[in-house]
Amino acid sequence: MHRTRTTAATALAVALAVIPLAGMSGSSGAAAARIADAGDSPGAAASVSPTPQSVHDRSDHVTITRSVTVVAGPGTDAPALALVTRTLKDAGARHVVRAGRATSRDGQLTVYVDGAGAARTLRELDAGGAGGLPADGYALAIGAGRIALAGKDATGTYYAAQTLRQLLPHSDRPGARVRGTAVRDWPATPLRGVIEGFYGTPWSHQARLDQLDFSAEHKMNIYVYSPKDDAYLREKWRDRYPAGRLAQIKELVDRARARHVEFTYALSPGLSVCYSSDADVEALTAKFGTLWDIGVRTFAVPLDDISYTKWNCAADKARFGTGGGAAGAAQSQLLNRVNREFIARHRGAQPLQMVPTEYADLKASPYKKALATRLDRNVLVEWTGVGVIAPTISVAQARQARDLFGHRILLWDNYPVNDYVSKRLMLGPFNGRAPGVPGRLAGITANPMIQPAASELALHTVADYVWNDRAYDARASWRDAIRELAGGDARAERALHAFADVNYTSAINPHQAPELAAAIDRFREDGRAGRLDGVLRDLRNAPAVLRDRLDSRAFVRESKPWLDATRAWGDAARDALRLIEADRAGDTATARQLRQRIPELVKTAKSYVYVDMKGKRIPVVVGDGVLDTFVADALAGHGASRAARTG
Ligand code: LOG
Repeated sequence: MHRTRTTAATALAVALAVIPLAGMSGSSGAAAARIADAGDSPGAAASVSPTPQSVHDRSDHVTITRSVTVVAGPGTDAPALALVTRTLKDAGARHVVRAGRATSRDGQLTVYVDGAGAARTLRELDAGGAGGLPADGYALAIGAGRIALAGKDATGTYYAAQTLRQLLPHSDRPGARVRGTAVRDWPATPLRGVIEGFYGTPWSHQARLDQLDFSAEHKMNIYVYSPKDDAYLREKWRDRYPAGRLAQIKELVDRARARHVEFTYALSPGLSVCYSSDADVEALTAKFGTLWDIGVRTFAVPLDDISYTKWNCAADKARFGTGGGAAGAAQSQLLNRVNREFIARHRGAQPLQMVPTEYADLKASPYKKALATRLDRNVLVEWTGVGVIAPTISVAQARQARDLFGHRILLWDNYPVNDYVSKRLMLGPFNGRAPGVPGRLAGITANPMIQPAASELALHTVADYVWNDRAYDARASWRDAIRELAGGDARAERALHAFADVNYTSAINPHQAPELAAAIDRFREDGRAGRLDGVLRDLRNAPAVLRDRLDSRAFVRESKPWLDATRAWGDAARDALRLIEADRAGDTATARQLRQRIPELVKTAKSYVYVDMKGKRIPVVVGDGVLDTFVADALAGHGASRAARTG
């Protein structure tokens, strides 16, 4: 595939492609933030995210005119057209008029979306057609008084519109000039998205709706509905939903469809299923049927976290025997029946997905062998990488998983999920997945945190990686995620950066608070207390800034105990720094005062708790190993210097 530019060069090209001349208004929205940044320091940070595969900049410009004509091909995706229209209005157009073909009015901007007009314009502007691209791919061109968008399929067209949203400036009046550009873009793997698959408080209905919007904006196309603590998905898997619950799920399904996200319904019967029972096959397919009727087209049967050495019925033991091989045979039989009696009989159903009971290793076993030989070929098998929380995933491992399981692999990536360490927020970037992994897979779904809005930072970086792994730069993507969430507010952005830094670590990001730790190291080398105090003061004040200025109220709500702890640790660390300085200056009175006060501050910092769904109170941590160590070292140093003095 032709590649014009990649990585930073691509981001730069896109940044320079947009030169807003008309009044920039509005500070909300990621696009506005990016454009504003581009104006301040060209190319520094502006980007279309995820990074497109190929971008050519052009030397011409297009002006957003008062009236803009949109010419759409037959059957063009309605959500794409709605997004194009909104984007043009946000860029300053007063009237956006749909027409069968271009009007010849002088100087008026015409936007072609799919159809012959778009194909011709893309050719003329050297963007090529969308025909040869992979699924979800698109071509977009801006130049010579026209804009053209075309998708390989409806989702591709919708993604072209999402990219246009990021390329056009925000303006409250016509006249903005946009630099010409030609983009050809496609994803690195077919399925990209989120699996709500954690233990603990399931996301709220509103959070799920928001997540679907977020996914669409980041070109992610799957959401798997699989919260472990929703009884209707596990303990009560045979039970039908009450009407109200079903209506809510339908609302999610409808929203997902409008956003080109595949809503995937995952039912986990493993706690009580009898694999050889006709009645249980019937119960499973009947429940799927009720979901089919409200529009669900993708189904999964997760069989993780169950015992496969204990049967739930005597008939299974008689039929399949014992051991992992027997479990694999039993599961394959059940899944094949669902596949043949439900999926195959429903036109438009997508391939069935399953989570095996052995999902986190690459050891050959009778269980995997049974799945490889008995499970229908077209079933997708999920796998978490090696280790439930895989620190790294290589191309060789992805290849090996496919060989061992004998099926196409959908990676269930357990990041940024925090159900096993709910004392922690995981705000660091997706890391440790090698370039080339997405190309080996049927897709990647990330299991998020119990906190949906706070998950957006990490999910932004996941979206960047799964779309364009070769251009992926974890730190750059992370900064972009922070910028987007801050919505163009520079102070909120700085505060969010400091807060995310002290909530950075996880199995895939081994170092906690990398920037704060570096600042402390620098202080140890150069002794410049003023500089470190500035860093600590900003950290201490970050929670107040976020509470004051962050658009995402959900983020502030969810992060409350971590925000409280950050402020308190900031106070303790600043006093610890003063203690070091007082000791150094021989100011014993001040040192004694600080020495007495700091333990109380530390106690406060450790007092904030996350309360889980069972009411358990879990003390939260921030900057652990960095802030607490700095304070402890200061106290120890004081003790040592006193001992030396008193001899
Ligand atoms: C669960 C998952 C949980 C995750 C992290 C899979 C396939 N299943 O160990 O529901 O959120 O670990 O705690 C899991 O990962 N099992």
